Amino acid sequence: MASLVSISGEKSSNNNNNNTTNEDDTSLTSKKENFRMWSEVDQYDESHVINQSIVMRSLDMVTGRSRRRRRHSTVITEFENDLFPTDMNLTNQHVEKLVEEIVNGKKIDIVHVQNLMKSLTALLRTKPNVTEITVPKDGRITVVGDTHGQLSDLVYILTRQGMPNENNMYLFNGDFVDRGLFGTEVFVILSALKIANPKFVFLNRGNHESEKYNVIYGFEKEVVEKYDKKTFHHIETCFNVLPLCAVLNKEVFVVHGGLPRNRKITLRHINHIHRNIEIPSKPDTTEEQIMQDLLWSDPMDEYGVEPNSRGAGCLFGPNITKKFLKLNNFKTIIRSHELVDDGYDIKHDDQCYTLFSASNYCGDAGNEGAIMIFKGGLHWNHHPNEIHPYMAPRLAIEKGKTMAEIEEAERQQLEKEKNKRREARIYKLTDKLADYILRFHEDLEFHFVKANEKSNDLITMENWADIMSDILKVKLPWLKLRPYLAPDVEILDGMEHVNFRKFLARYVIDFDYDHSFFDSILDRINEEIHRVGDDLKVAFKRFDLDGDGNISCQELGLVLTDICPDVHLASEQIEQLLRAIDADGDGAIDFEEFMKKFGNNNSNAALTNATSTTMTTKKDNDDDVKSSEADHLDWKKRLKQHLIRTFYENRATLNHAFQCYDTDGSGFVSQDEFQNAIKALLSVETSIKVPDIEIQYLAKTLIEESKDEGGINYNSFIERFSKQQITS
Ligand SMILES: [Mn+2]
Repeated sequence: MASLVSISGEKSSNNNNNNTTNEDDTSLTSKKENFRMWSEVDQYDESHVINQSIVMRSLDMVTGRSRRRRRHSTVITEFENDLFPTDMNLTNQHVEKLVEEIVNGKKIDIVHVQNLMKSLTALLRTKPNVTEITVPKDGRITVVGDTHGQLSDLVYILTRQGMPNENNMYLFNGDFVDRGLFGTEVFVILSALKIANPKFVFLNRGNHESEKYNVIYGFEKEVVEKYDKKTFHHIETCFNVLPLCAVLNKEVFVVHGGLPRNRKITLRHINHIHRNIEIPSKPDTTEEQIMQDLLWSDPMDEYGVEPNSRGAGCLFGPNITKKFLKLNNFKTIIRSHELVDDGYDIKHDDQCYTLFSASNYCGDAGNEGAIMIFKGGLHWNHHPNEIHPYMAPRLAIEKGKTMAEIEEAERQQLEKEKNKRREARIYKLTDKLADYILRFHEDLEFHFVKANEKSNDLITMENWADIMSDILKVKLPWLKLRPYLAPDVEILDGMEHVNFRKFLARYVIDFDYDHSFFDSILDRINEEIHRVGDDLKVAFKRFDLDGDGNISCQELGLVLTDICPDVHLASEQIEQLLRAIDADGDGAIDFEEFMKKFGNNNSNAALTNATSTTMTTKKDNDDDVKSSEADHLDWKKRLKQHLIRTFYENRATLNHAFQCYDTDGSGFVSQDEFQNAIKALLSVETSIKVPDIEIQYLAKTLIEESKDEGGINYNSFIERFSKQQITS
């Protein structure tokens, strides 16, 4: 085993490297700031994912997607391969061989993977929710935090600490998969370890050991690419029976996330939970809430309990920790779940430890991983006996080089490229932020317009930063991020300004299809104005239902429903339309604005000029026509972007919706199924609005495109939504 990875000396980064760069802690590339932004965005991300998983669950119910209760199948024994014995009676030698094969880039046979899952499921399903572990006097237990598919960290830990035995126990504290590229291998190794050492190796469930989450976060894709869907289901079945937490020598409580929001929870309550389910994203019962909290919560410095910005679990204060420890007669809590820069972190008067074991998380977070060691023969006195931070050397299969080269490259990278890496992280961060900007595109525009008193599209840096922070609701150093997100600066009165139109125009989703549907809406509005009469004042009254001199959003919506009953515009779309006309941004259209949009100084024909589609009349003023056409195009473009962004943002749930109808898993659905899938999605996700006519139009376009294939390829449909960050 020791030959797999040679262990370089412990790295204590803070002492060694400070002389190279004298960093200002608040600069954007400083380790601290960079790191803080990263975790902030990470948490923000998760709340979006939680919402999507709730929608997926509702979709399953609406579409009646069969809840195929996967029966517990037996281990396959008839195959030729000598990696494991046919009775799955594993020893550490088998596990070492397995690790060696994986590290050498060999693919583990699908039969082995499935057998491991079946055996582990059988082994775990009868175990209680709380694992009580006794560390022997002469022994120790190594506690490992999140590994997230980072094979290098797991191999490093095993090499360093040695194979498990009665005096060398392990507790892996959840989040084995997602993010990293080797979730399958990590969990396969952990499974084999557990099966070979049922009494010395323990696994706690993490919030990532849950199907819907894996669908969104990439583990499903990984397993299907490496094996198949069936194998994925075997793994998920196994995830569902993983224990929820563990207690070391009746003193130390180890759980992936944190404590329940309810204050009087004891181990008896926890053991009472029916855990063989996906982790509830929307708990229906107290039991489910406790289960979610255990796997999702985070500690906070303030007292009490608060909602968690992750969208699941809670934030619990030092008093909650004290109370829980006292009630259950424990001394310390060890939890993971949170990326911490040094691999570990201590809170709540040294009674709540965070432990994170994925070093250089996602290949660019720059953090150390850590493990904690508790020795049975020593007093713990609230503390682990040892904490080891490390930066695991990357494995050859992760880099395609020899181990010596990898270590050398790693060392050089750590020394020389620290700042460069952080810079790279900022770019990765801005790519994520681009998603958020897209998500709140209209809100941002609305507030920029509102803040722009001079209507010159320019706002001050401070204004820009305030609005970004208010609307996106992420605490980030927006002023410092500005050069990355909105690099073009315009000077006005000697001050730097952001042109918000140019800024927003940088963030678009590319999707190629003809949007003639909106032409038809414009035609109808135009026809209606024309039908009512040549006098614009009369036309205005047609829209100003209560006669107060302003067309409100509601009025506009009502009239549109009246004149285009088959269209069902979403309120966002009506709002957009209103904003396109509402020049002063006060939220309503007055007559002047109405005139400006639909009329010109002297001509009745102006009405038709304003929307230049089918109503052709003489074009007596070229300039006016041009600017009106530009307005119209702009409006159309914006509505189209709104729709495309909506699809883009919900692409994971959209894909799930199609899958509900794609019963044979071919990746194709019929035109009807396509429409039904989108409608099902709309029925459970109320924030997505697409008019019926638009769905029909889309389905028709797509079926014509893929005529030969006998259906709509929804995968390629979804892939067509691609993010474009336009850099001028
Ligand atoms: Mn987690």
